[in-house]
Amino acid sequence: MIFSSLRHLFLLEQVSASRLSYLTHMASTQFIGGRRRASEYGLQLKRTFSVIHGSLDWLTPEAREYVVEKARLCQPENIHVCDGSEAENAALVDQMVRAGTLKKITSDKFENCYLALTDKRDIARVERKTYICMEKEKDACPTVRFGSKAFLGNWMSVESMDFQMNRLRFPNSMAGRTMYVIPFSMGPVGSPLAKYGFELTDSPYVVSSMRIMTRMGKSVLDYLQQSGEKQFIRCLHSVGRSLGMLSSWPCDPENTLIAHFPHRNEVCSYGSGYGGNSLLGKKCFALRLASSLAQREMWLAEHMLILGITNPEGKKKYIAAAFPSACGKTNLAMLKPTLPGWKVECVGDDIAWMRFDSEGNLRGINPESGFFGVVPGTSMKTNPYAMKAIHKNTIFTNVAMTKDGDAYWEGMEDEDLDLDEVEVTSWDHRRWTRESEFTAAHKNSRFCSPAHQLEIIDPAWEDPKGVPIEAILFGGRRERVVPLVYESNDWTHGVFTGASMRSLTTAASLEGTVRRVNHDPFAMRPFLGYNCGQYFQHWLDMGKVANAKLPKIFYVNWFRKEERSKLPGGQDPKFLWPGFGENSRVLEWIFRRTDNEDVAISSPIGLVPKYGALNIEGLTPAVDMENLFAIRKDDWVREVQGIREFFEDQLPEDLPGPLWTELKKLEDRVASMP
Ligand code: O2Y
Ligand code: MN
Repeated sequence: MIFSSLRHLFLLEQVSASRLSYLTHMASTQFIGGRRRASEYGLQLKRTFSVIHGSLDWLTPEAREYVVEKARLCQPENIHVCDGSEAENAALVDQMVRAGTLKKITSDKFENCYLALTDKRDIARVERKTYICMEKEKDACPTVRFGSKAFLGNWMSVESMDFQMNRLRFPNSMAGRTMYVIPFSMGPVGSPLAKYGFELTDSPYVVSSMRIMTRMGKSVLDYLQQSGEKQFIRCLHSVGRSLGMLSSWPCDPENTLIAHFPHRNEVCSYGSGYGGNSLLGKKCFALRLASSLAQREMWLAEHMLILGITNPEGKKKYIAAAFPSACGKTNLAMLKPTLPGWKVECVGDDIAWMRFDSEGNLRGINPESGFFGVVPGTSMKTNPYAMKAIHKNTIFTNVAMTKDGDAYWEGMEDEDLDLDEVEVTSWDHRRWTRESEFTAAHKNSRFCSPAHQLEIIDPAWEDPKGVPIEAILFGGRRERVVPLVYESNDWTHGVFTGASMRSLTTAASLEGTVRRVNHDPFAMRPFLGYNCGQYFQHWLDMGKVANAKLPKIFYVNWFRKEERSKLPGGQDPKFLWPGFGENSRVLEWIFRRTDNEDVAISSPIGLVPKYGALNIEGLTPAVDMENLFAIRKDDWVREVQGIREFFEDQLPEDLPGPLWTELKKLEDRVASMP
């Protein structure tokens, strides 16, 4: 028995290793349905591929060559070139409903909404299987102190990864399936800030989701043909050869691998159909590859929301803000201010691409056109605008469903839903009640909704020039130490605050749930496309762009809690700040600072609001401002030690000199505190 299975494995390996040379000797292939045969393009292919939708003639010669090369590798049953039309999407949705991949949410509270339930092993993006592939390890990751575990990115050599992908994973990976060719634009088509890509995928769920998250289809193809634009990002995706546990959600979790080749403008993702692993325009292209492009082309690709804020006098400003994943970026981007007369509008909730224009203004776009937000906790209280937007034309993934065809998730606070009456089936197909020890919706369940449906989408969100950014916010989840808001002393100090960002994370471990304050520079730790030290240097260099009007940089923390030591025994500390709509009070102070109003005072860590300058009028219950803004010497001695340890451990050779200097300056200021 053992002998025969080993022999079987051996044979498989032989086949994989010889596949490429085998393929190159195959006879030429015809494309049926496209107007020309592939052999007319001079390409040698294994066999006949039918083009069942669209045409290869729609593609530029470079894009066509890419499609044919990958079709030869993945051996799909046929090829579908996406046009992005309503009719095309309706047919795909229909097909997915028939295959059980999507279920229609039939309740009349939802219009044209669907639910996808994934394989249990395919529920989030997988950092440990995500690599940056460059010639030298040093190009991708900083050198760490001897004996330390590298924390800032995974590297694999280009050759090893090519072998993994082209020999072991992708050959034949699309057999029996359609290869969809998705032409897409990150950013408004034709914008000087936009970039283009082709995602080749065997997942119709990815096609429908990319249609929401990006500008996709014929408009992009026409633009590429007409403009002569040659650059495009190559994105290859397959859910993999293994069927997984559900035939409605094929995947290959054991072999999942996601690779980025910044110098080839290429992403390859195998084995997962989920979110960030499969919608390759998002984290893979718009952050990892784009951050590397941005370094080479002198712009910024950041894990940031962009919001527009208008004061009661009608003056408007735009703010970009970086927070680690799961720190409420979507809620801030769609904030409903409690301050009378103030208005917030949303440009984007996750990614910002920014470049200084000829007048020196930092112009930003949201490269996406949809929201892929976390569902649990989304309610009329936490995010009323999102709540409305996600009730139509939305693909939900891994929420629960009631017997009446309603979607359900923890924290939705739906008074119309009587949970004692209605039968709920959890995302993983179990009968769920309020007493269940598991959650109804997966904690990383998502909505995928078109941005234009948001009531407060900014009127300029598709402006090809982008919007002028006047302030940049960094922040994280910190229960102690960090005050509600402070402003950096200058650009270099601001870059230092971004580099030293830390946030509380909660993760399951063998011992139970561990809560740890983790370093997450610029909220980019999982999304860096090149060496983090060089990334910091790039931010410093951006501060030297000729005639740049540098935005002010702030640090915010909505999550500070009461000091446990000051509470009666056993009492759980509460948040000191109400958050959500009340965060508009902090934005008001930031707004005034961008007008250089004299409402700030120096502190050892940066500029903080002068006494009385933060508008807390009408806040009930009253806020404990003293503890909310306390900057305690012992806390900050430890904080600065933590930053030094991080820099010395993870970036001993790569941290730019000016950031060592900023660290020393902060250490000195803290040391001289009374
Ligand atoms: O788990 C996933 O695949 C989604 S991750 C994600 C999605 C939308 C916005 N941000 C994130 C993130 O991890 O930062
Ligand atoms: Mn994100």
